[in-house]
Amino acid sequence: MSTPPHTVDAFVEAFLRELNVGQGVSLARSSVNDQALALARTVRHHLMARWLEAIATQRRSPVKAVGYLSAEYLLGRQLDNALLATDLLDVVREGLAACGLDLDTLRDAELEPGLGNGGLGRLAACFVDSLATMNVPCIGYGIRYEYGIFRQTFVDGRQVEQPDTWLTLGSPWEFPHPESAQQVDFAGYTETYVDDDGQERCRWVSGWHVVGVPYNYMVPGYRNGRVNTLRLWSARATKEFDLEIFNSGDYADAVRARTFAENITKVLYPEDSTPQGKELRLQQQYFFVACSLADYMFEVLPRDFDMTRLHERIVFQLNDTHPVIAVPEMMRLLVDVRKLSWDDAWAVTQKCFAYTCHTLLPEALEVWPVDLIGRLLPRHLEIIERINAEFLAEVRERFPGDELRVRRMSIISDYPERGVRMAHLATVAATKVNGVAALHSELLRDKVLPDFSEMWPERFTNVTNGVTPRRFLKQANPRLSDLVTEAIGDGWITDLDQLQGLEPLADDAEFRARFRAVKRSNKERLADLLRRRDGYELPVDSMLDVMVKRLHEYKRQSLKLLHVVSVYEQIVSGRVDPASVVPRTVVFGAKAAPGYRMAKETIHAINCVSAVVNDDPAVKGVLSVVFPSNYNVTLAESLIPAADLSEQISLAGKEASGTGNMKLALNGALTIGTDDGANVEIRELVGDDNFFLFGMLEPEVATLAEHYVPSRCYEEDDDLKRAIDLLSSGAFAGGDRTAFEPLVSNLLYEDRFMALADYRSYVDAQSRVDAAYRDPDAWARAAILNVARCGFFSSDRSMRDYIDRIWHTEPAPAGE
Ligand code: 26R
Repeated sequence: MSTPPHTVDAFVEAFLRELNVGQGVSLARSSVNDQALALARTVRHHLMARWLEAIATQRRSPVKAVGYLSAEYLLGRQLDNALLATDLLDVVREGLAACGLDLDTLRDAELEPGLGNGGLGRLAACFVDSLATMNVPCIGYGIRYEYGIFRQTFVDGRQVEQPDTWLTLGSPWEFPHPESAQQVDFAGYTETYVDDDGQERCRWVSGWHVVGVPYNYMVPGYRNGRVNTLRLWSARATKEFDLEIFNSGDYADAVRARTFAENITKVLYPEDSTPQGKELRLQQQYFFVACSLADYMFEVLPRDFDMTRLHERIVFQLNDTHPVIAVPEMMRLLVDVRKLSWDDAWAVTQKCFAYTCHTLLPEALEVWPVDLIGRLLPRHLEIIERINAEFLAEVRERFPGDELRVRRMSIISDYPERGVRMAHLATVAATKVNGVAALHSELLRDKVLPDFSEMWPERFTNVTNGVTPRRFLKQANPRLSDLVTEAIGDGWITDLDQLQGLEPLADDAEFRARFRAVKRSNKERLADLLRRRDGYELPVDSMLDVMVKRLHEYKRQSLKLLHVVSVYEQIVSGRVDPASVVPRTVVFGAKAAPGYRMAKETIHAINCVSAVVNDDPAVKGVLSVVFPSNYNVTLAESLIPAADLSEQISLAGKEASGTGNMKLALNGALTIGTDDGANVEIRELVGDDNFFLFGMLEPEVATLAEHYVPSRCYEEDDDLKRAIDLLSSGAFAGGDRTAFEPLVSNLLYEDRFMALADYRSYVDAQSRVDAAYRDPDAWARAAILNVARCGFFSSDRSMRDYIDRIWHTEPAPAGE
């Protein structure tokens, strides 16, 4: 198979063929959706030959690959990414124009695959992009949710969730492979038996099973001819499943049973902070992991592969604890199916996994009830118990008599109920355990898993997160990309450190002027979008102050809101002359987990404040608040390039890394931020003068936590008191004094994440922001230095670090 030529004529011919033959319509009668699907198929054709080549080489060659195991991939739209990778943008634009069609319209017809909640899922998408671009063999394994992250709408300012029906208009970027389906067993019991060789062995007699059908996605490298694979699994009922039940005569029951099986991959769980211990979630986790291991071990590798050498061919990276059930699954495959001895199997398993932790919140650490695992995966529970027994024997040997330590470290906890601590299981099984930013890795080592790091110090490492410069600079910000390329060439696209070459240009007045013109035109582009999309009038002359991320108390959207209310209050009370205020537009983008009460109350409060502020002539042209609904990757790509100020204001010690912080800085926004997550490294690199630091440091937080009384902050700070009183007054809720009662009470009497304690420091930092913004040229200089110094935050660098410190894999040419 060959790659079609890059000419306008060839494109038009292929496109019309796809439209006529693939979609079955003429150009004249085709809908926008027909055109978009035909376009996608035409473009993907350009990647096909390379893809098949990469798959064939991977099967043939004995090169070690990365198996990235992630329950989430937040991919974003595929068309632009494919156009960029194949360098087809101009040809396609021109070809479509020749057909009387507009590329932007077709682009907007694509629904993004939102198969993730936030940072963790988007990180996985950046990582597979970087590995393809770096020519590293990788298979991404995950779940093809029929419904991704919900579509957020606002009704009377409150979040209402709608199902994300991303598949209904057709899915031109995926390739189903029913012939490569895997069977996945659940429930039943285990029994021992004597094998042909006289050995006593264990087998699992399952209660029911489903099959997993893989859907392949192309992961194209940037103009390097490589295409890696992302393999997402979808659950189906099996034929046998049908026969058994249909024979029982109850047709309706049989159909219900099918639905039951197919429910496994129906919907992405929208919680990203507290696991609910839901059975279906464990089913999802085991389902995709079982499919993926069997696929790699028995399909990708030759049938007769010597499994004691498995680690020479694959390393599975565990993206948080969600796929950790892979550890006992691999043991089961090696011991029960391939009949290796326990010790041989454990030796290999321990070399095949590495674990990344993405959180510090204790409530986000997964613990599965022992009863549940025992019922759903009886054999896995036995295996976990044996791993634990041998591990605890090792602990007792190292630390004789220290039974408290043994309890702390045990994979199985006894209290409040018997549960399997997935982070402990992962740590025991992994070659390496890493956090996602320098500070986070330190806290992970010293606070979350101190006993483990004492026992195995060399197992712990850090890899600071990164973002792909292809999507988040080149594609999202074409104007800045062109300016940068004109100045330093285009090597930065695959070697982001080259942005350092911009450093001298920060002192070049003409470059600064052009940089400012780019920002301005990005704001205009955003204003157009928000006018069409949400009916907002975005003032393009004001500072664009952006806070976009999942809604969570630890991220402190409420602190940002208190700042907005303070500014508003100072103007309407007449204490501040509006003419003296630096005009600002505050943008929020955030989804709340549907069951997270306080997060939803915060969304409601932001919307209410927005409505009043935007409608008040007293602050017109000075302050506005916009909160477009349904923040997602696509919206991020328009918002980030337009931002002046990046809000990264989590309580120190709570945000593992953050990646939005990197995307914004890379696009020339200055950060106002706490000393948390990757903010620490951003500030180190861009310099204190180009970063607005505020708030307590992590050790101060830890100390204050012992005696924190939030209402005292309220009593002691007049501005804070006025802001909270105004919120409580009903002024933002048509006179309803109870509207924000839960939110206000929570802040005054609980404030787990100490928003009130950091309020003063925050508003003072915002005054420094205003002062800096008053000098647009100096601001531009600082913004350019942010761009120039953020090369470190490329996910290519993150991948380099994983390769050097954890995987020890090497790039390998995909083709001959
Ligand atoms: C409900 C449950 C088990 C669950 C908890 C947490 C499900 C999903 C999550 C998401 C977490 C792990 C997450 O997204 N963490 C984020 O990972 C990003 C990438 O490393 C970091 O940048 C970010 O700081 C962190 O919050």
